[in-house]
Amino acid sequence: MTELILALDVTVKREALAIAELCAPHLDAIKLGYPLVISSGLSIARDLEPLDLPLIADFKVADIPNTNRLIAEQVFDAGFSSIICHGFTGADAVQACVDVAADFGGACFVVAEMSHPGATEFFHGGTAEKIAQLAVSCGADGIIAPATRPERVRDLRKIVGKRKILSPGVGTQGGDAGAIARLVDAIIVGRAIYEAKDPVTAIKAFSSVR
Ligand code: O7M
Repeated sequence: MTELILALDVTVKREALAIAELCAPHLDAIKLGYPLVISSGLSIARDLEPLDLPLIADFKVADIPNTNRLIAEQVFDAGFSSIICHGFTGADAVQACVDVAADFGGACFVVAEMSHPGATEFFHGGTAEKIAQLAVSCGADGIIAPATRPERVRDLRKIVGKRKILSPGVGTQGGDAGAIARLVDAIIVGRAIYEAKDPVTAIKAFSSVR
């Protein structure tokens, strides 16, 4: 079954923890990024530890290899199990994240193509394919590819083979969960769950199609 990852972009710590606790039994992982970590600190990972779910650090790391390494070490030290980096920075920068992830027994995912409309400006024309290839050659665990463009996910699947594809853009951004779930290893859902009147009912609706 396709996994379900909650994008916990909730900037009030107490609310984020409450939603995470409510949703945890129905999730496969939680993705945290700048919105929550900037408001609450990296220690939010320790606060979420009792839920016993993999925590994915979505910092879309995009710096020189040494800085990427320093960021990744902080992330895994803080208790995250995966890190997400950008791929346009090149193989050495991605490799730094992949290597630190491996040192910690964690995983590294590379953004191949983004889900918003503007993503086509730079990711199309062969770039996403190159990044997906780079993710494979660096030994990354998988890529991020857009639920809003299933046809692109199909193309990128041909490149990454059995490596994981995690796909955001379901629900609020217009991606169809049922259509994308057949193509990817995990869907990433944020607002359609954490802004729902009843997040668990919302999750169950997603679960029924994956
Ligand atoms: O379901 P949403 O739209 O509320 O949230 C989607 C989450 O996925 C949110 O955390 C975004 O930052 C993230 N995301 C995208 O929406 N599009 C992308 O192309 C990439 C990501 C992402 O998770 O990258 C790792």
